[in-house]
Amino acid sequence: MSQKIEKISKFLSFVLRHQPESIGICLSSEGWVRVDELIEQANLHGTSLNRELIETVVVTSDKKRFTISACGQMIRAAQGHSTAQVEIQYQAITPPEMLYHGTALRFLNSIKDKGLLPQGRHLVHLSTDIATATSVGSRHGKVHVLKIHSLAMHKAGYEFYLSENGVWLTQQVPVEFIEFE
Ligand code: HQG
Repeated sequence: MSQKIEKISKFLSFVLRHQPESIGICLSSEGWVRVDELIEQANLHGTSLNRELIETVVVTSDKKRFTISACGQMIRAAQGHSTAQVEIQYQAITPPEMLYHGTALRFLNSIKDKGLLPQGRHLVHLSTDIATATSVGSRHGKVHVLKIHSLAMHKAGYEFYLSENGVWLTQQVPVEFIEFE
């Protein structure tokens, strides 16, 4: 990915997940905003944006972070939100037996104490494979991958959701469902 595209991708993550108000846009509760409004407001606030750049980011995003609506007029981030404007009504589904969460070694004591919490985001993010969890956790420091007994959690009444880009989500993971070693 070119540096310019990566910069735009980070900008879109910032405004579509965390701070839409920073460029004066308002997201629907499902996270959508009109593409033309996003472009207009981005340009007004100092980020040069156009439809072609957005489409390049959407298509080249390694994690398929952004979704353009079927009619082509709206865009949203698939997951990862922290803004109070958004509360996506994900459909609860049955998870696989095991999911993975990559974290930093320095968080382990706190996780052993409180379980996995969403921290700044709305939901805890889980991966289907160890490789993805490893790369997610490495963003925070020396990585440690936790095994999550997701099916057992589901059977105990916890809900799981799958975002349109394949990230598993849940409200929290109590410590008894986490395998640390
Ligand atoms: C940790 C990326 C202490 C948690 C990825 C994580 C992902 C605790 C950090 C998405 C804790 C939060 C999300 C507790 C959890 N005590 N630390 N009780 N419970 N933590 O970035 O899952 O590239 O908000 O382990 O691919 O790392 O942005 O969450 O280390 O899908 O598209 O608190 O972000 O996607 O960090 O990553 P984050 P995450 P993008």
